[in-house]
Amino acid sequence: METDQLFDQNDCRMMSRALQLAAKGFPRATPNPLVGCVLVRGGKILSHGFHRRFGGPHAEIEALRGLRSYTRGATAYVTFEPCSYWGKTPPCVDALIKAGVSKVIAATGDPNSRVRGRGFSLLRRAGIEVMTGCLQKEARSLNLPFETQMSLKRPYVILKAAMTLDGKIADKNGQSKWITSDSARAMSWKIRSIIDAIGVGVGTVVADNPEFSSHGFGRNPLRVIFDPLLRLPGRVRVIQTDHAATIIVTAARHSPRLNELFNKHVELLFVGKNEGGLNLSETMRYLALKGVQTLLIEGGARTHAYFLEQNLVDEVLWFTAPKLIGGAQAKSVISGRGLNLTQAARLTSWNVYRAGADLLIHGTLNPQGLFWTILNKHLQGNHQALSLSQSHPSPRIPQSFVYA
Ligand code: AOF
Ligand code: ZN
Repeated sequence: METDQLFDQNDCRMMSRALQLAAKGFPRATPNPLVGCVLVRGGKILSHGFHRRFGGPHAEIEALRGLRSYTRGATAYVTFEPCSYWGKTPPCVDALIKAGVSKVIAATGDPNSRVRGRGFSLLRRAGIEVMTGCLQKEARSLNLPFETQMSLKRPYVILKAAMTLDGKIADKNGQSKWITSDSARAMSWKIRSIIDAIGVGVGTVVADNPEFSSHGFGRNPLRVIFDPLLRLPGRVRVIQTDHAATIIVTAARHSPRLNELFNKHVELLFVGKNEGGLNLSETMRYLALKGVQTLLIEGGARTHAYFLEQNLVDEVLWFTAPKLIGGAQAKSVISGRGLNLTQAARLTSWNVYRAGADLLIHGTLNPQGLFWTILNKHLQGNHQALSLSQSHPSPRIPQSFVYA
């Protein structure tokens, strides 16, 4: 992909508009990518559109709708490579060619193997000038989960933790329920409603017996329980409730408990073991194939460690209660073997918010960028989270590129 072409201020302005529109598709357009399109002729915006909902018309089609021959000689600013194949909808490449646009400026390519460059070459073959790479970083950050699923064949992983200021997730008696405030809890429920799956270790299920629902904030995520030895009791809420499907990931292929669980509404996924526990790469590949683009890991300490040690964390949501409890026996937020300081997983960028009485640190370990631009908007929507500080504001984001 060419990224070094020079785009003028006007191009960046039009692409910013297209990116703002694309973001409006979240979360209804997922698991399709978020895409926006602005059609321009003679320096004026003729129309615009975005991919509104999964299965619905693509951004280009929304923008072209009703314009008839007005589009001849226009420039289409698209945040994503136009598609070149029949999916649920016809190819956008054909629609752009038919509309007679003379130029397509795209932010980024489509990592979907059914497109991956074909969209651009078909447009060029039809005599349309194509330029790519305008605000590419911003465009990619919008679709990190889509890109991760398509290119790495795994879900985008967000690690969520709720701890005290001294890093504890339970007190010395094992009590873990009321670490953070109501408003931090409500925020996590809201996040559950916009991700595809929630992943937890069996220890957390046994200790807290949660349902892992979004508590009425929206859809309920698929529940994925990591249970190497298959010790999950049949009476827990994740098994007794059916507001979302449940997958139990285990290595216990010959457990006597299999029969008992086969009768429940759960799916069993058998994977191999490695020294860190369950083979997470097999699990991740399976979830990506199943269509899971975003996976929220919600504990416990050992599950956090598996993901961290296997380099599978893209983003973190760290709720921190301003409390100190201490205790050598009180559980800390990440267990496992631990990393050396020199190998520490570093947040490449982060923001700090106030979440009721608690702090929320939201950051990324993914060098590709920040899916959080989208997530932030949702976090702030209901809770007036207060942005306190920011690590590295991206210098390339133009002033107009604000998801407000
Ligand atoms: C575009 N414009 O707005 C989007 C594109 O099943 P379908 O027909 O909706 O196709 C989904 C695929 O189309 C998706 O996986 C991605 O490759 C591309 N998305 N392409 O030209 C859009 N949303
Ligand atoms: Zn399309």
